[in-house]
Amino acid sequence: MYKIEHIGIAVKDLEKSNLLFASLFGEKHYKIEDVLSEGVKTSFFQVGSNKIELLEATNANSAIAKFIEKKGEGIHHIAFVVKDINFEIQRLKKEGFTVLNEVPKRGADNKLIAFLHPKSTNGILVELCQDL
Ligand code: CMX
Repeated sequence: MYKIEHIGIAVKDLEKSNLLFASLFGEKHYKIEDVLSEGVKTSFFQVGSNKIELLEATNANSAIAKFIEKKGEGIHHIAFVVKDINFEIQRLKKEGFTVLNEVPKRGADNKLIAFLHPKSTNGILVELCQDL
């Protein structure tokens, strides 16, 4: 892992939050993407060299719907860039982390992704991201 790829923020209403974060950052989102497999609609903001992803649930079973129901809106995950996601998955498993995706899956913004369970990372949902 060598840098943060993005920070994911769970929101109830993407349209409203896009306006809120555009006024916070002074710049609007550069992309909206539906990730059907994850049950989310996302938008992306570039803030200097950093990326922020807003996530709205598109169905009741989505991880974002469950998160908001339990914790409310807020930071949902931190994603880190990895060069070789399969290598990292095996390395982190050996280190004792709970890897949620033994086989990486396709995520938003042209990435291969895998998650670590927050119970194994001091309460932070960690996402590994490799460019496709
Ligand atoms: N950050 C921190 N803790 C979280 C969390 C999060 N994002 N989501 C759930 N938790 C906590 C819950 O509060 C709960 O804690 P307590 O037991 O202390 O109450 C615990 O994790 C529940 O764990 P669980 O019963 O195993 O499972 P859940 O059904 O709540 O699912 C998780 C949690 C992380 C396994 C699931 O959300 C998941 O698989 N996430 C990965 C996929 C994902 O998040 N996709 C959406 C984003 C996609 C994208 O970025 O494009």
